[in-house]
Formats: sequence, structure tokens, C-alpha cells
Amino acid sequence: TAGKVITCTAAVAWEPGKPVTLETVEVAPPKAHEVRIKILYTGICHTDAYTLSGQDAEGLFPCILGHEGGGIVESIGEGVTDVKVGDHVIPLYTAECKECVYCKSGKSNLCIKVRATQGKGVMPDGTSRFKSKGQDIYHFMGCSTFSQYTVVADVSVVAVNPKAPLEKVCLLGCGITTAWGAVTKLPGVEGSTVGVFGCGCIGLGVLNGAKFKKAARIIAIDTNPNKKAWAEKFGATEFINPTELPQGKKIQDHLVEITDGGLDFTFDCTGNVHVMRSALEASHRGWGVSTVIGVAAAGQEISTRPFQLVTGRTWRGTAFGGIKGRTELPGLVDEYLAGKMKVDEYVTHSRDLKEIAEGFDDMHHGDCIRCVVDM
Ligand code: NAD
Ligand code: AHE
Ligand code: ZN
Repeated sequence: TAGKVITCTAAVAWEPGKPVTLETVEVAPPKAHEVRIKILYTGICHTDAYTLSGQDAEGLFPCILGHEGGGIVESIGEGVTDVKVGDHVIPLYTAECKECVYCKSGKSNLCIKVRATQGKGVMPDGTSRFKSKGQDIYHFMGCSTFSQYTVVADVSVVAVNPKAPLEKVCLLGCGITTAWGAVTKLPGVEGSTVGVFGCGCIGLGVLNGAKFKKAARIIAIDTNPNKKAWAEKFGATEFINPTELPQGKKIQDHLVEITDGGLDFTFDCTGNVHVMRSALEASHRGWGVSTVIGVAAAGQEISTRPFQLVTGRTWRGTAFGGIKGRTELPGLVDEYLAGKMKVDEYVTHSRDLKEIAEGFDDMHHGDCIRCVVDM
């Protein structure tokens, strides 16, 4: 198949607000510094649904969504050195070129090399590798894992230990890694107090990372009472349902009271801007650090009294958990294989590609942590 167009099936998002539909797509061979991957499994992330809904400022249609995949390299373009045919790989929506000002800074994982074209739904040369019904189809987040074959830039893919089951470690392409990195990369978590708002895949990953880092007190906060058991399984030492507080009592005031001044670290894992404010205000005067992970709907803004920051709280955020994919993801896969990081436990639903639209519905049910699609 190398060098030839591959005809396969993909879930295409034709227009915002409509379910994805299965289509026959033609996938062109990889050009120089590109990799064609046979995708075997993919998770569905809330960000896929968010873009499909039409809320993403960068959303382009028609496109092939999906950015939490695992697969095998089918062929490589000229100049590709880091992966070879047959490698088990995870596509990276946060690329790592190791050359740009961000990669070299040692301060950020936000590689700039392919970010502009990625945001425009095309490969670095400005064109798409996908066609369906005679029409070009846009790429998404540099990954497009809802296709049986996809093409990505060589800076946007990493080979991982082939002993790791791809139907599980595909989830390291987004949610689990984001959450894990967001907490484990912070200095000072050992012995500290941590508050996690929202116990979906992201919140559970933060809880698990906080436990791994030996935080002393880990408080999970969720409006869904069924999340208590989940939170405790992933490392929470306490669970609070804010809807059960006395009328008019703010969750941040309650947390400040029970922690003698606030939490050392808090995390928004909901994408709700009001929760982001609560998380910031629940962090400790003088040194609290609050991390935004949730993606808010287009047009939403955060607010708080500036006094909250004047009095020593830090408001920060993270994309892909600050993880540099090519350098660090293979190590995370090994931590999973060594039993240090949960992955299997997040998979609550499994679907065949034929049922991928139902997989989007699964995600909106409170009992779904992650749905993995068998391509
Ligand atoms: P999810 O919907 O599975 O989980 C959200 C949880 O928050 C649910 O359990 C829900 O009950 C709870 N919740 C809702 N309102 C609440 C409130 N007012 N107070 C407390 N809890 C509340 O979502 P997820 O997959 O865990 O993703 C969470 C967010 O992270 C999404 O916005 C997603 O787009 C974003 N995300 C960001 C990145 C990144 O790189 N920054 C990566 C992946 C996902
Ligand atoms: N494209 C949107 C924002 C969407 C967004 O914030 N994406 C997160 C990843 S969510 C993964 O599930 C992210 O990493 N953003 C950083 C980046 O460079 O894309 C918009 O508002 O335009
Ligand atoms: Zn995601």
C-alpha cells in the first residue's frame, strides 16, 4: 500500500450540529516528513463533541475529528527518522519539533512548528490528505483519528512500547496524559492539599496523579453523586457534592473553611467558567495555585476579584498537561505498564466504528468516563 492512495472508512463531520456519518474516504500517501498510520482504536473526547457542536472557534467542516488514537505506522514519507513501518504509535495534537523557540525554551510544550496549519485543518504544506465524495476533507488537531487511516506530521507522532495494548493506551493521546501532567509536573504536591473540580476522565486523572505524588489530602468535588465511588477509586480522600451544601453556601467558602485557609492546589476539570472561579477562590491565600484544564465554550470569560491574585493566588492553565509528547509519552506508557498509572479503569464503553455516533451519545451520560472505538 505504500505510495498509493488508500480507500477506507472514516467518520466525517460534514457540518456543525449534525452527527458524524461513515463515509468512504481516500487517504493520500504521506509526503516528506509525514507518516500514514493505520488507526486501530480511538477514544472520543469532549473536545471532539465541542468542535462538532460548532462551538470551536477553529472548527472547520467537513472534517475528520478524533485526537485520542492508537495505531500502527503503515508508511512514511521522505525524511522521517523517528518512526518506522510497523511501529505502534500515538498521534500528538501537541506536536514536538525539538527545534522551535517553545521546544527549546524548557518552559512549555506548546510547539509552534505545525500549529498554524493544524488550526487551519491542513498538513504543513497547506493541503489535505483526505478526500470523500470528490471533496477535500479537513484534518483535525493534526490527528483525525476517526479514520481507519490517517496522515500526520512526523513531529506529531510518537512510537510507544508495543507491549502496551493500543485499545487502552490510545487514551494517552489526550485525557489521561493531560490530567496526569497537569498535576505531576507541579512542584510541591507531595504532602499538600489538592482540590479537583469535576470527576470525568480529566478529574479522575488529576486525582490519580495527586495520589501518585503523595498529596496528603485530596478533595474531589462533583455535582453528580455517582462520582463519589469513582473519585475514591482514583485517589480522593474526600468527596463533596456542592449541591448538598446549605442554601447560599458557596463551594469555595466551604472548602476554605474545612482546609483552614484553602487548598494548596486546585484544578478545574469541568470547562465551566463559574467553576474555574470557585477553584481559584478555593486555593490558599498567599500560595494557592489553581490550574484550568477544562475547555470553556466559545465566548465565555473568567472573572474574579483581582484581590484574589493580589493576595498571592496563581491562576494558570495547561494544554496536554504540559507534556512534550515525543520526549515524555513513551515514559508514561511504561509507567502504565509498571502499574503506576491507571488507564484500563477509564474505559467504561466500547463501540465498533459503525456505532461511533452512538459513542458520542455515550459520552453525554453521567456513567461514561471514556468510550473507546474499535476502528
Ligand atoms: P466530563 O464531562 O466527563 O467530566 C466533567 C465532570 O464535571 C462531570 O463528572 C460532571 O458531573 C462534573 N461537573 C459538571 N458541573 C460541575 C460543577 N458545577 N461542579 C462540579 N463538578 C461539575 O469531561 P472530561 O472528559 O473529564 O473533560 C473535562 C474538560 O477538560 C472538558 O472541558 C474538556 O474539553 C477538557 N479537556 C482539556 C484538555 C486540555 O488539554 N486542556 C484536554 C482534554 C480535555
Ligand atoms: N481550538 C479552540 C480551543 C480548544 C482547546 O482549548 N484545545 C485544547 C486541547 S483540548 C483537548 O481535548 C488545547 O490544547 N489547546 C491548545 C492548542 O494549541 O490547541 C479555540 O478556542 O480556538
Ligand atoms: Zn481531548
